[in-house]
Amino acid sequence: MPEFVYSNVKKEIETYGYDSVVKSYCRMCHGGCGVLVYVKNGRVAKIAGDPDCPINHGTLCSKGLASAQLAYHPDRLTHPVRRIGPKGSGRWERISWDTALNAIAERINEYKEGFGAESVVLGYGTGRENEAAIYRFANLLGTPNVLTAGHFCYGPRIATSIITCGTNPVVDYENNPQCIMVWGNNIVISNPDEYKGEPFSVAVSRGAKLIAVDPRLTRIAARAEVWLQLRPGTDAALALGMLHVIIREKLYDREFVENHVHGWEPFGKRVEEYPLERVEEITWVPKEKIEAAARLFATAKPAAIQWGVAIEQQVNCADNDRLLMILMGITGNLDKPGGQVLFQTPRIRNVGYFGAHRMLSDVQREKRLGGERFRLAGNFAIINPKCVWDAILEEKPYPVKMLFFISSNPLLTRANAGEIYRALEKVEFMAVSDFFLTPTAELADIVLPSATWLEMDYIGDFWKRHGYILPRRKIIQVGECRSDHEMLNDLAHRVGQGEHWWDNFEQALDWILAPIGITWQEFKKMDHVRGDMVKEKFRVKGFSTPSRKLEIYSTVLESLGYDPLPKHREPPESPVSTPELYRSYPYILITGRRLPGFFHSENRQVEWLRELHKDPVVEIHPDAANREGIRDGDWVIIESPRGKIRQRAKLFAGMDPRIVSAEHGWWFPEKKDPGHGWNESNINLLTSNSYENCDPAMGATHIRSLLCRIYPEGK
Ligand SMILES: Nc1nc2c(c(=O)[nH]1)N[C@H]1C(S)=C(S)[C@@H](COP(=O)(O)OP(=O)(O)OC[C@H]3O[C@@H](n4cnc5c(=O)[nH]c(N)nc54)[C@H](O)[C@@H]3O)O[C@H]1N2
Ligand SMILES: Nc1nc2c(c(=O)[nH]1)N[C@H]1C(S)=C(S)[C@@H](COP(=O)(O)OP(=O)(O)OC[C@H]3O[C@@H](n4cnc5c(=O)[nH]c(N)nc54)[C@H](O)[C@@H]3O)O[C@H]1N2
Ligand code: SF4
Ligand SMILES: [Mo]
Repeated sequence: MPEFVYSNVKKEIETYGYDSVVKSYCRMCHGGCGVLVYVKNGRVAKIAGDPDCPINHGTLCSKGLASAQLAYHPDRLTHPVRRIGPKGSGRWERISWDTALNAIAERINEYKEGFGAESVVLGYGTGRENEAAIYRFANLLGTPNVLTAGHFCYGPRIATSIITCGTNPVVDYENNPQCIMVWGNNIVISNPDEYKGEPFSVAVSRGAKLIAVDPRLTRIAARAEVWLQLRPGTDAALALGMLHVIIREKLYDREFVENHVHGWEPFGKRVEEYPLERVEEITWVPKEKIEAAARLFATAKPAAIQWGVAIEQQVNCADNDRLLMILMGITGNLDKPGGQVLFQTPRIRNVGYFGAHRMLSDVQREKRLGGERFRLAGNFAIINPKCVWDAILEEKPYPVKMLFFISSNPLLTRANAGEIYRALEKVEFMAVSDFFLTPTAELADIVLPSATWLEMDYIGDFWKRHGYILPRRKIIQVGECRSDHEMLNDLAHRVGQGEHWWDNFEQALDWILAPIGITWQEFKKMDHVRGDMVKEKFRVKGFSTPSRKLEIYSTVLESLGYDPLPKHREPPESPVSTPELYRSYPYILITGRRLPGFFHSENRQVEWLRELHKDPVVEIHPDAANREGIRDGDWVIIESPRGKIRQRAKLFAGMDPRIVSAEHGWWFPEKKDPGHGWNESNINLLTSNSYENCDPAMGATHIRSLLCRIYPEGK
């Protein structure tokens, strides 16, 4: 029985006969919500929100509540398996952990010797708090190639904040922002990255004024003072238009600009290239609305920007992020309580130490795939996925022989799924660690059963940007499942990295915590540890950039050979850039809006969550549906120049009739053939991953606006 029992619920334990109630932290998404896990007869019987947790105050989302259904799912992989038929045959045999890890280690050593460590690519998807261990393993191995979603999600926010103002500024909901501008983010559904919808909703209820920048009428847009309903992919032009108003009307913080901004004059000239008439034409947003939003944001104090991933999955990714930081900065809201703040993480050892990028030699770093093409990404150890598929398919600039995906389902979640399928089919050896045999795992040689958050001890650090670290406590054991941390610790010993790892993973937890003077056993008994918010640090130390100022003119981008000033780039496929194509593909397609119960391609097999949302859904405006002969609920075909798939139409008047919006991540675990219908409704069969379709600095793939046609199935 776990040692840590939450004493406030002792009575409930006695009344209902629970073994214990354990406090922990959910991680069905990026994580962070405090939970009370009720255990009966050694099994999780119920999960509830922890009212004392300062992150979620007792609230939970549907995914958190359904965690036990995932953990105990009958399809769950509970022991390692090895494929015994051809790829995709679905024929597997059970093997022991020793056999599995020895086989993986043998291949790693063989490829490292024969083709160089760079021929082994490790991969993960979005953050699961296993990143540090994966990077540590890769760096010690000598491969610069860790494939993540970082090129088009969150990585750009970190990279561009570091080069612009030194670190990532987060919204300070605790100190009453007076205005919140929600930009390409649906926080009340997605609880993304280091945010939760609850503190946002509380701030709005307390009177914060809202500006929503979204092509679709979300709940947030519906509550907003001003809704800027822009054409997808034109965020940079819109931000430049707002900056135009703020500079013209002198609504900026003069003292801040004079003392803490680098590049004001050239930036002003760039902004002059975006008069509101031009911006209106590019963005479809009436100029009066742009003015209203700019004035509201610049005059409400303090004000904050809640930004999302939609602006990163664009060719304008890095500039979009930088423009929002410029908006925060010149209005005097950067490093301000109630605006955008910079917390100090408790001084535990982090990726820098634990992942030890220093352990990768310069020679190997130079070999990072795509490092020369996408130089900002390369500097932050981020690679563009196409570079990996090319290295497998064309063996250029060198062959990639092995893939090891630890928590990712790239066949569903990266652009141009057709090409990914060919690459996964061709790669000589592939290992996967996952909860299920996903369509990606079905193409692997060995699949390892990973532990869910209920099955591991770990220091949750996804809330570190709000200053928190959180003890996640192991509550149950399912089959032979092991956490990725333990698995990598074990594998590391088998590939000659033993001296840099630990005898068991608890020693690693102690090592991470050592600088703050506590052990895991002590931390395990605590609620959390929080670092301080340092207010207006820049006044003393300046910003941590080369000029010590907020770099609205980026010296780093300039030194990497890019335009140091932000600008609008037209989406690669659009009514403006490809008018010919637009004639035959007459709709702008948005992909990937978040759904409450699913997490990308996850949870389609979890009963409560699938009940909430049975089929893949594409939103279409009633006028457009009428024109195409589509009725609400019809199965329809969505087609781009790269392929076609089917989803169910939902008529939705909350967007421009020229736009349709489709869901991503769809496969059908209930289909028992090994493909599990991965190519039926997978929107990434339609997205493009060509290099021209990517942000030139960050390598972000432009998947948020492409062209498509849509028509009833069977027509
Ligand atoms: N078209 C389109 N595509 C998109 C997006 C979009 O908006 N539109 N969004 C993109 C974004 S922002 C992101 S971040 C990516 C996400 O890309 P991925 O991270 O690849 O997406 P998931 O479907 O969550 O895949 C994670 C897999 O890991 C497993 N898993 C979950 N937790 C763990 C764990 O702790 N350990 C192990 N070993 N396995 C685990 C799950 O079962 C699942 O199969 O998708 C991107 N794809
Ligand atoms: N339940 C659930 N939660 C999740 C995830 C999940 O899959 N499911 N994924 C997680 C991950 S990895 C991420 S990155 C986050 C993302 O979380 P969010 O940033 O909230 O992402 P989305 O809901 O995809 O997009 C937000 C909004 O962007 C709008 N949008 C689309 N195109 C554009 C555009 O060109 N410009 C602007 N300004 N807006 C646009 C969409 O209409 C949508 O309302 O969510 C995380 N949380
Ligand atoms: S928002 Fe994330 S951490 Fe919170 S309950 Fe939902 S899945 Fe768990
Ligand atoms: Mo993401």
